[in-house]
Amino acid sequence: HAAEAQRTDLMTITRHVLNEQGRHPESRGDFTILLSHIVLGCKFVASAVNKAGLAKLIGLAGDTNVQASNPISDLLYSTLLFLHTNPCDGGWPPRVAVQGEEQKKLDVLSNEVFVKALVSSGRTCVLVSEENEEAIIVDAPLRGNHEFDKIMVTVSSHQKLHGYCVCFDPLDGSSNIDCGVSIGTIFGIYMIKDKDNVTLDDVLQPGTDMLAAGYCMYGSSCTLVLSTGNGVNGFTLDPSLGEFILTHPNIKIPNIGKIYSVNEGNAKNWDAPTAKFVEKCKFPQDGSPSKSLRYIGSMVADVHRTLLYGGIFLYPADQKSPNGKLRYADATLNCKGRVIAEVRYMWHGSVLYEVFPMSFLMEQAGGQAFTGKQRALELVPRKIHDRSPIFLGSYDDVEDIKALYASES
Ligand code: AHM
Ligand code: MG
Repeated sequence: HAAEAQRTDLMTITRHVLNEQGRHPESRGDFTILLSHIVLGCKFVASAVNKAGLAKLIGLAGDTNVQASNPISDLLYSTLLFLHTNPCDGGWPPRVAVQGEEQKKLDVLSNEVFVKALVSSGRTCVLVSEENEEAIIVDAPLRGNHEFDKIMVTVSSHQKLHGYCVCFDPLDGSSNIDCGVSIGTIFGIYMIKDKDNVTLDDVLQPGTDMLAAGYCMYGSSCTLVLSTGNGVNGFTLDPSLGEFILTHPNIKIPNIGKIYSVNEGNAKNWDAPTAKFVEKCKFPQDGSPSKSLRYIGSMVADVHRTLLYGGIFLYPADQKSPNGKLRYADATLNCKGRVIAEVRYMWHGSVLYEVFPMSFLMEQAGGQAFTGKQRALELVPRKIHDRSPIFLGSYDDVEDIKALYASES
């Protein structure tokens, strides 16, 4: 029965989104095109992350090489060939310098790939990335005026192409790269009201206005979880096909979970409701079993586990940082004498590219997301890098923390 075990009818992510689109006769595939460019970005990062350990041996490709077909594997191949014929006696790992290139951080590289992929979709108007201090307002000619689009527009000139805004963290949890622990990309998508008149206000919208959200986890397998507002579906990358295949249809989070997930090292700065909640997880007074603690320190991986197994993920406020984790970027990053990233201060729990997408997915899966004060999706960010504490996960677990905050006030 081997032939039966082999599935032959594969639901790829594109096929799935096209099917969903069929429910909206007015749609013309703009979202599918946008999504296919996001998927391309995820595949690139998946492949770069897989090679990150190896690329360390040879340095990551620099600015000019990003355009080349596959500089990392070309270099790797020649290195391995070289080592095969000339066994390395200078110690392991061998040092092979990439001539003239600065080593480029994986998160910077991932950001460039996503920005380029999104702009070239011809469907984006505003991009907000964790890696860019300012929002990117896409040049008007790139907002859907490709040659192909011109033909389409002539055919149905009364229809305007849809424009989107994408908020994303290209590579979240990057402190986990060097030890090979799961990391991820997070994205949230809004529809632009007027493509010819794009402003920052197009992104400073409550999360309830979000059209779609998702994340891609680069872990033991590469999984993309997506919601277009009609439930949540998970797709796993089949590396031999280069396609994301539907493996987790209609994900529903259990109503209550056995796991809590928080950085307990910050406990001395927690507020009273958070401290009480965690105490209750460890020493329940109502006869229920105590919960297990799991904390990876990669939001995508912690949220993914929460979504599948149930439980709660907390990034609470603390007295030192009332709006969540204080994040320091380490230094100025130079590439060929050009500054490509600068030192800056940021906070964790960014509303646009962490809190909103994850809260949207949680609610779509039947869970909840709460800030300590309100439903997370009802926040209205005032600045693109605004941040917030976040509690999200199983419906009943979030009810518990909500009750503790309510009894505080
Ligand atoms: P990063 O943006 O520097 O990658 O940090 C974000 C990550 C999240 O993925 C994770 O939830 C959080 O930092 C963990 O923070 P901490 O190490 O303070 O627990
Ligand atoms: Mg991040």
